[in-house]
Amino acid sequence: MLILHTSDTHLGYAQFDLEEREKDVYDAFSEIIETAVKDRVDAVVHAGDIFHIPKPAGRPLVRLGEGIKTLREHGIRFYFTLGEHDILRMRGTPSALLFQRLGLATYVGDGEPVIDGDLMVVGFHKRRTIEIEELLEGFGRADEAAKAHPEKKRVVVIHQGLLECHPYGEITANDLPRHFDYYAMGHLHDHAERRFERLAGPVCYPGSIDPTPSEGIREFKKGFFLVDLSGSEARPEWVGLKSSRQQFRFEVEYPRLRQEMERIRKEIEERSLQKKPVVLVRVKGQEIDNAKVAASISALRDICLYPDWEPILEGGPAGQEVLMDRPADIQEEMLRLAAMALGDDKRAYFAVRELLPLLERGEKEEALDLVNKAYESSRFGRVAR
Ligand SMILES: [Mn+2]
Repeated sequence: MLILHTSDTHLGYAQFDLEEREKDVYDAFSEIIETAVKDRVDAVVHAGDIFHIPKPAGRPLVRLGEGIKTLREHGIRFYFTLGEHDILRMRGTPSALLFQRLGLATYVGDGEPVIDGDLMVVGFHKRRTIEIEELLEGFGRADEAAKAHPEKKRVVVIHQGLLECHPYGEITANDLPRHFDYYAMGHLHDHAERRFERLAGPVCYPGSIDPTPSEGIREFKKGFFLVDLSGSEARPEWVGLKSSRQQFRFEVEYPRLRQEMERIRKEIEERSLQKKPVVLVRVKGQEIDNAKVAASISALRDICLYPDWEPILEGGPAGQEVLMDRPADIQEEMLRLAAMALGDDKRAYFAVRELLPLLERGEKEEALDLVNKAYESSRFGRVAR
């Protein structure tokens, strides 16, 4: 039995609001669907963040529908859970459930095991930190079901961050149900594959399929997992996507701007890429003439889809910088600045990602509850009295 595991497709996202970048995401998604058909997988498992926003436009909806249709025409089931991008701050039915209602795909995010032949799939949609207890209860029930079916290939689909893989994780490997052959994870945008002694199978994050707002401009490799479940142990293989539009970062010395730009041009041309890349040039130096740099950068437009630049200021204290343009992701920028001010990633995450959204919505009671819980559980250490 072979399954394909993908997550964080963020269909509908368009980096820099460019149509080309929106299309890149669909190209990556199509490549995944084509691979599932070509490799004759038995099922595709999507671990959440299917769409970039909870109310996707027509195009991302149609793209998902086309992918599911192609899979169905080849007898491949599509199992999915939902991430925070699919459900956050939303009332009513998440859009992706349309395909479940039409009987074209199988939603597994409610913790109810689904058995189809030799395969058992159970999943959980994204929970916030204050909802973790409910999630852990669900894990307990899923584990009982898995234990009762040792003859099946058991896959659990979870959209949460694992602390062992990411500093902002909400759960640990100790929280996970033990008796699954494969842990199809979503939420982290970098790919990861981990094994834990107490768990029956590997824990895998395929990562996002294209860079998303929080990832900025940098070199990357995106992909998905093909998981062979035929043997006694699951064998996951992470497969890189070929259709990705590349992104590069260059550092240049301002006094040598002209030569450096020639070097960058040559380096890009030598790569003979199938898609014009996205490029960030970081300019080091003093008294930088913005207009002069901007002109040099836009001269790259014939070979780059999106050339951008930022200055690296010398001399100032570490982390102090001036942004010339709006950061690609203002949320991520706030997190970074908060971490710098507080000197602590976890506190920054708590403030910006957990507390601030509640306060923005005016949910004072919930915010207070969150602070109290953090205090009572000594989440950030005990306060000396
Ligand atoms: Mn995501």
